[in-house]
Amino acid sequence: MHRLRTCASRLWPLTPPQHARTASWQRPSVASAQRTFQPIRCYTAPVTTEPFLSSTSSNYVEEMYYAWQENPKSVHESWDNFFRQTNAGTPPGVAHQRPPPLASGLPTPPRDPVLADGQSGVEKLVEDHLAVQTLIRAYQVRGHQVAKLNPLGISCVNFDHTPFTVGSQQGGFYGLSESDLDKVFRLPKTTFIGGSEGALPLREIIRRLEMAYCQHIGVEFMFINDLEQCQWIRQKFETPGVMQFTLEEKRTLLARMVRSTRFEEFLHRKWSSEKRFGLEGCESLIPALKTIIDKSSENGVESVILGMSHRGRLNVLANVIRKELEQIFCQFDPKLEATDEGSGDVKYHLGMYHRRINRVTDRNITLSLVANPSHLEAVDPVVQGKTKAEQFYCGDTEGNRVMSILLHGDAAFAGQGIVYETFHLSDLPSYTTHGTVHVVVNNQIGFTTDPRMARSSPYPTDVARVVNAPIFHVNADDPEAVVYVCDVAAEWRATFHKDVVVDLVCYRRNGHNEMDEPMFTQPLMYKQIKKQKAVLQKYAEKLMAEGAVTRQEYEEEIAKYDKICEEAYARSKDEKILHIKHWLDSPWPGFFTLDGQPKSLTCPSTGVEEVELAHIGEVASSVPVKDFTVHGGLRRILRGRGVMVEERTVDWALGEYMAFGSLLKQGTHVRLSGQDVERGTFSHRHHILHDQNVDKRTCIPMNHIDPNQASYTVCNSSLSEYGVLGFELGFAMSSPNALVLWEAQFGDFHNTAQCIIDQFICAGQTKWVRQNGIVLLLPHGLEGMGPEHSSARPERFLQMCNDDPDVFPKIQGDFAMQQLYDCNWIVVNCSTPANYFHVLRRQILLPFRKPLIVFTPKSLLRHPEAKSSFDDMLPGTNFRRLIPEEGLASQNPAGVRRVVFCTGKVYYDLVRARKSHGMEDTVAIVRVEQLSPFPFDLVKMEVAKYLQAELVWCQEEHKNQGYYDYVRPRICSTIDHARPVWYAGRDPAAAPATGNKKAHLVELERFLDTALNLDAFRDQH
Ligand SMILES: Cc1ncc(C[n+]2csc(CCOP(=O)(O)OP(=O)(O)O)c2C)c(N)n1
Ligand SMILES: [Mg+2]
Repeated sequence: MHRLRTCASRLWPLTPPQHARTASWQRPSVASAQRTFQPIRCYTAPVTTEPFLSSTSSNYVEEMYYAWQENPKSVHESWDNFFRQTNAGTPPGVAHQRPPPLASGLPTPPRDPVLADGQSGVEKLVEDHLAVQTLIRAYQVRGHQVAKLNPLGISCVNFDHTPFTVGSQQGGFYGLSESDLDKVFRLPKTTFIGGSEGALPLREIIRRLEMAYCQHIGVEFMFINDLEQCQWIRQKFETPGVMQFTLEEKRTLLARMVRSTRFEEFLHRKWSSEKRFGLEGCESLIPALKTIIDKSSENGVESVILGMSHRGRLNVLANVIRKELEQIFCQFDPKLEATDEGSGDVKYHLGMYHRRINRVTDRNITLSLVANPSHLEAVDPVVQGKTKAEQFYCGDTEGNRVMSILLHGDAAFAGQGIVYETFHLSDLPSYTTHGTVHVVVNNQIGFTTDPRMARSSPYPTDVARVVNAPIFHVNADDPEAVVYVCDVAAEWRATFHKDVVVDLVCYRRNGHNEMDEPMFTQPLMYKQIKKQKAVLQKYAEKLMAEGAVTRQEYEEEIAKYDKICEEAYARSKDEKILHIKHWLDSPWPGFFTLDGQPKSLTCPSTGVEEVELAHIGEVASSVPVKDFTVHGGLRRILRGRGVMVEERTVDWALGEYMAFGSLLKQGTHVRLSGQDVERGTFSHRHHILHDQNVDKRTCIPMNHIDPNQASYTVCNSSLSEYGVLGFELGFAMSSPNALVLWEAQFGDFHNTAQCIIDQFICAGQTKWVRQNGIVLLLPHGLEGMGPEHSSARPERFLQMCNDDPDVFPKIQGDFAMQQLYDCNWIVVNCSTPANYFHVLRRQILLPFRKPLIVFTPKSLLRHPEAKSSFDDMLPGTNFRRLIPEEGLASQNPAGVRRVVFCTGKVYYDLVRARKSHGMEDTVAIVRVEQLSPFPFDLVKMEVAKYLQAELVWCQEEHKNQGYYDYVRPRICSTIDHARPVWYAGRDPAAAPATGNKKAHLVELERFLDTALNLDAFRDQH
């Protein structure tokens, strides 16, 4: 079918000429108001230019194709011809053959007095039927454009410059006339408006289509290239009487609206001058979310993970997650003390985790709201990663038990690129969460900005079309319509496991927050809003008019909830202390003591038994499945690994293998994600082998280490840093018992994920008391590649470390562990594979979790010297925060004239240069492997060893970059400023590296010379 589509898409337009302005006849009574849209942006192309097999007409062709497959005679012979020929490989342009005139060859229809009225012949009959089909299709495709979605009754959606209407007014446009209204037409299989009837009078067809597509729900779905899914949606919205509520359901809905509305009113009454980013104007969000959760629970979901921003967050916490009201209210009390860590900015940012019984389904459900920064939409991929992890840990491979719901603002949903990046993860095997329900609080404004200034697409939701997610627009002033679409959305997710969007078209009754004056910037809109009756009042009046509730019952419901709020308010006065730990979105049961402390402050040796190293090495150098042909070049690499194992050494890739393999064997899940990580950007890793003869046959040797091992996930990601790093952070958040690593293709690309790094990784624990052990692998090094592929920007990570450069800390107890516990993240630049091995294993063996930033090598991956012996990885060995000089110079410290401190790859350049200068006994080279927390204690010992020596910091990076600004004050504090710390490295520069290879080498030799020239700083004393 795909081939057919691509071929056929090159064919001619299918639709007959259509012009919107040829309206000639009256609308049916149901659609009395004239509906046109004014300033229009998209859909400017006339319908005539809609190509054959655009996504909408492709469904039509698809249908034909299926019908033809079943019975070639069931379609017109021109289609029969076409399908036969394209199936046989004929290009579609050639396969297409114009059909014969319509009347010829068709069986004569039965004479019907109404059908035949006034006009003779089959031709008119067929044309009219085709016109009716087109009309039905037009409603399905464009009904949402004329649906009454906006509670304010003003145009919020810019369509195109041509007023477009569907329906009876456009009858002439389809070649139908007033006189056809009472003719009966056979309904095509692509509509469900008939219910049990197969034919209807045109008047009724239009009435039913208007009911389905042009009331308070606008269904956008015809771009979906899947017939089954389109049919499913049509059935949900077209079937007559489908949107009916029992008395019980109406009462529940009213009660939920009461809670939502009165919660905001209560906050307003008690704290009228506090910001709360209230939900007024979109109160139906609460029943919307509850419906999605109820329905999903009914379908077997046990855990729902939510992500949202400021708007209505308190209301969601109170009425959806069911956080105790007193815990929310007490935060408005300025006297409340924060006792534990955390920024205390609880109200709009902290997360929440709550397990309770779902009253509607009587089943257990866990709801968590993920803590988020102010940065709108940044939490989206994090929620997805956490959801994926929870699905993974409970073996929920299809997303039947764990799901996510993401809430968005209209401006942010359209404006933030992370939304798009997150959507693109939705159907990737290692990233899918099997369908997310997105709910947009579309209040038609972003702070003070109108939609027409905030986006170039008609709807804020158009981004979702890229993944073929259906979009249900709904007028949020109609709570029943809202609940209905939410019910369908949850059902869609449960059925197809794909994303779906509910667009709640609403308004914002107040300013951006309650202190803001919206009339400054949106005077007319707000005049209208002031006149707008509150949705609760409207709905209550409707139910009272219907007799579904009495006024007394309604008032009692209000009084009941107000009393609940008042009582909680009274209790909230007793809350003296704010326990931020009560607001964790992802508790790690059993990992900490009951009061949230690490169970110890020691770390065992990170070494591994020789036999285990040898075994993992063997797996790493073999193909553990039969009849599997690997590429010849790879065979050589595997053989090379085998030789290293025999020699009891590892290179970088093998060191990493040993770390992952040993953790897997002990039962720790390892997940490595990022662009091209399976092979490795530098073709060094090869964690997935590809059979050279069988398409898509692969093997992951790492999963063949031990029958009882944990599983290893290694996955090439989409080309996104922000989205994927956010996702992995969310994955790591879910459990402390997994090593989750994200690798940048080159270190510099991490900056497109800066928001995740700054807002979550760097400051997450401080703000939200939530630890996270994610590992960032950032290839770094100036190797002549130019400004773009050189620097992972170590200076930025180091600048954000929380230790004090000017204070030499007290060295006591297990200083190294205490430092790790106190730091906000760990930054390392390892110079040996063994140290890399240890630092990865330490991540898991530590009794707490901290993010780990690793600057990883490029040329060192294959450097003959950058190898480690098994001896450095055996039990008893550990990560070395600092590697002292161990050569000649260390044997006679008194003779050493200079100590060069450095980190990472430049060590090998220094060793080479020192040798060629014959200075191995006069210059000591010390490697700082753990930059942060800074190994003050070890640096002090090194300095003390070489009392006669000058101290130099050498780096290959430019002076304003790299490590210098971080390291220098810390060394100075260590030696109490007794000696100068000289700099040997590149001059300050704007770009991280020169693009000129020759200049690169000149710079390298120059700073190496400075580092080793004992006279270099003489004049500067
Ligand atoms: C990434 C980012 N940029 C800017 C802001 C500042 N800001 C806070 S709310 C807001 C408007 C959001 O509008 P919308 O998404 O429609 O949500 P609403 O407030 O209308 O519910 C802006 C621009 C922010 N929080 N995050
Ligand atoms: Mg908005």
